[in-house]
Amino acid sequence: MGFATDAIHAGQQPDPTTGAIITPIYQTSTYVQAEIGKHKGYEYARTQNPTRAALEANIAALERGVCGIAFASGLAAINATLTLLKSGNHVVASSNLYGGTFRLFVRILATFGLEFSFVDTSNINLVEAAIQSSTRMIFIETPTNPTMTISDLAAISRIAQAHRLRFVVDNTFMSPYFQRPIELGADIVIHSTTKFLNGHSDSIGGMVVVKDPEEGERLAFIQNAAGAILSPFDAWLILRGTKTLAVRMRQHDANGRAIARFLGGQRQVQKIYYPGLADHPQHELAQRQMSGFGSMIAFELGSLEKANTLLKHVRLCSLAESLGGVETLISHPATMTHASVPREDRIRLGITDGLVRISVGIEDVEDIITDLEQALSRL
Ligand code: P1T
Repeated sequence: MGFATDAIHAGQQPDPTTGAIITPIYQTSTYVQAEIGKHKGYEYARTQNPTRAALEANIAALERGVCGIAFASGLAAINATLTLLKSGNHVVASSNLYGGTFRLFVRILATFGLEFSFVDTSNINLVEAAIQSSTRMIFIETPTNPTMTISDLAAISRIAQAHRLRFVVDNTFMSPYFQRPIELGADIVIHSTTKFLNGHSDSIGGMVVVKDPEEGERLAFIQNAAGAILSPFDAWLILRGTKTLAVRMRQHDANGRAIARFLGGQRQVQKIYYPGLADHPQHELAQRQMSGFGSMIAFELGSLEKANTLLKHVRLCSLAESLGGVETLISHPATMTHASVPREDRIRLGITDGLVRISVGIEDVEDIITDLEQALSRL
């Protein structure tokens, strides 16, 4: 089946009791058993829930994996994945990651004996050079949040295979509509479903998709044993979201390209980070491994004052953390999503005080342009 068909149907059958076309919200904590050990495959709702199972199967199909494991947030999904490792194991990670992921690695997981090297994973040589005898995982975002750096999925997967490392990709920014890392050799794909997969800014959730059934069993064990599960209602919301993923992503992409073009013509904008622009350093790689460029754009205004002036004057665009919703969100990474990254690291990565990030929504693009135009004119 094609992607849009899978997005609507994969993992979902009409409800066996009523024929309801939509998977119900199984809002229950437990399931009645007929006798000891005799049940319908459902014992306790931390362990199994039919609404959650439908979502897990749906997103696993979209990512072309074998199994999905849903969590209470993107960070819970990342945390669970990292607990596949043991104390003393080393991880090669992208130097630019969502600030919360960096904080989880450095402030929590490192205190339990996991070791991290943060390198620019867009440079294959640096990835290879960072591998140690204790390395067990390569963890990347591509494109990265917020500077939109692209890493070569196929090349890194070859390195991971040669060294027998798990290759983990946070695919939140592209969604499986534009990029499917498992097809390019990744072992594990992670999503903050909070973003494009749900798409409506009304749920927090996370998903891990694996290509190896045994790894899926281990993660399902962690899901149950550590307990950071996704609620049935959130699973239902995200299932509703994925049904329109294809059409939303097409519009996000069209609007993203138009806004990047518009920003390129503004004298107040000093630099634009968007892989769809021909002068993006990995534009060709982006064209090769993604089928669209999406709607995440960062741009440099030169100072905190200028960024603040723009953000104070936007009306249609909402100043808010998060991304991937139908409405345009605009944010200031240095003080919001990446505040937990030390200042010198931030500056080195390009996350300056003048950097603004926009998650272009699917409103009429002329309205977004008009809003940005009037806000930029205040600078
Ligand atoms: O917020 P949560 O669902 O826990 O997801 C964390 C997360 C993981 N990975 C990436 C690439 C992310 O961007 C995020 C969350 N990001 C934001 C809240 C943000 O505004 O960038």
